Amino acid sequence: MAFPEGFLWGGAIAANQYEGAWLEDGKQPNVTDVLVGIMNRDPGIAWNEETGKYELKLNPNKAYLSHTAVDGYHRYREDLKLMAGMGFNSFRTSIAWGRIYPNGDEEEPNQAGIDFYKDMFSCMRELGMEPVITLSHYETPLHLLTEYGGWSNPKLIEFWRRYVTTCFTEFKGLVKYYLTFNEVNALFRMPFVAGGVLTIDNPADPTKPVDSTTLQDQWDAYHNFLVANAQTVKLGHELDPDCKVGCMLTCSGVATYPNNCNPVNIRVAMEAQRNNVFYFGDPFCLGIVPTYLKKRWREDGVKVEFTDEELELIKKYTVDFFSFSYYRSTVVEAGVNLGGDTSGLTGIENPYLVDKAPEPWKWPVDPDGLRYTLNVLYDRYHLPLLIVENGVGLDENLDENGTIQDDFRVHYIEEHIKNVAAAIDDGVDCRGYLYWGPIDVVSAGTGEMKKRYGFVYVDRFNDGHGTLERAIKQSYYRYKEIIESNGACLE
Ligand code: BGP
Repeated sequence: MAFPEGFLWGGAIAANQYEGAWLEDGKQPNVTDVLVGIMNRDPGIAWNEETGKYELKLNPNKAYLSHTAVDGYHRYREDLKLMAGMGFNSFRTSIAWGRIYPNGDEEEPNQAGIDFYKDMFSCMRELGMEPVITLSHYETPLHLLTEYGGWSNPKLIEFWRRYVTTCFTEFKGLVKYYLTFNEVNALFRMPFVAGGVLTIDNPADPTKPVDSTTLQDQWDAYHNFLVANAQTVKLGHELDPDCKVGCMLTCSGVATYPNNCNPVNIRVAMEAQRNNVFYFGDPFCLGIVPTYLKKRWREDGVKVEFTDEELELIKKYTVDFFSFSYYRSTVVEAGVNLGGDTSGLTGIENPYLVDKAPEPWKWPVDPDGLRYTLNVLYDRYHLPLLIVENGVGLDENLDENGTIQDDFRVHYIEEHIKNVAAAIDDGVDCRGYLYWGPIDVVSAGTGEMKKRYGFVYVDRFNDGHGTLERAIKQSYYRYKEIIESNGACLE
């Protein structure tokens, strides 16, 4: 197996799905704190006629499991030891923006938040793990949406600059790899969470979901993300010359296959790649605002204009590497209505895929699609690639021996990792494989505990009960072997 020396082997989680402690040590709510599942269109906010603003209003009938999550805020030391036990040399998590700037618009940071992450990142280093840190993983402070409309407002760029300046300064020497916005190309699929956008000047239309946003607001957010991303690269390089700043996109949309060789469908597949992945990837990596967007803006009836200075900034400050999530592929043809969820794009079923994750989620499994994705991305961007999410969620319970025989997960990682090796052999510069959810966390898409990705099990259930104790699944030992042999045991 062709894994280079220093290949990053590890796992990835996110603050909002792992930490809990949603209001501890000064933190204020962020966008995921008001949702049970990010695909849902009913955030726990309501319009207040008197103030003329949205305000927090959680649904008393819902279990917001992320508020406690798996208590990572208090247990990260023991959890990181478990990760080190598999031989991880890297670990990805996110900084919850609201721990550092609770409402997002403060002048001064919250020291308790800084201290918390300093300790966590030091702990990773002590255990031999390189921290790979997402600056924003669906964690925009809620206040920035209710007060300013979120990322459609250019003011967010200023607040963001303040936040990342604090991170680059405070975590200098501790963090080398930063990712800017998790799966930001899901902006149009999930404007509230992935885009951090809320339309606040024309609200409370009872016929529409609470989180409805206009297309203009969404494209304004796109504009601001492009500028903010470039500024992050610039600030990162200035404040901590040793750090590398990458983008993070959901890339299931790269493996978008045409249903047949009808030339129209070949074009439709190409457009799906552009409209779902490259429209962010091209500016982030190539420093250009793609010309193919002009038609889309016309069709969407929106106005998107960049100043010369902004275009210069985007051109000059492209990312150092490209990181992405990959869960599945999809099939398209002319006229198909492309849906999507946290797995990526959902089009037509692919009859050639033999595996499907078990009920109830049944995401199609396409390990070859990962090799294809790596090749397409490398051909287009010629940047080091980092896989920062790939994994399978299963409904699992401990057996009488206090473990789980998760053979499907073993099969899943083996097949995907073999395809990473094949892509490297194809000539792709892939620097790491970070499995999603090495410890059970709250599912992003459904807000449940039942959907478990971990090599390590956590005793917590959908109704919120559980001891939070950790247990090792059988896949833990297999991933350890793969890492120990640098992939050679898969030959
Ligand atoms: C990605 C998100 C993650 C993660 C993963 C799995 O889209 O970046 O936060 O959770 O999907 O999705 P889910 O938890 O819905 O199974």
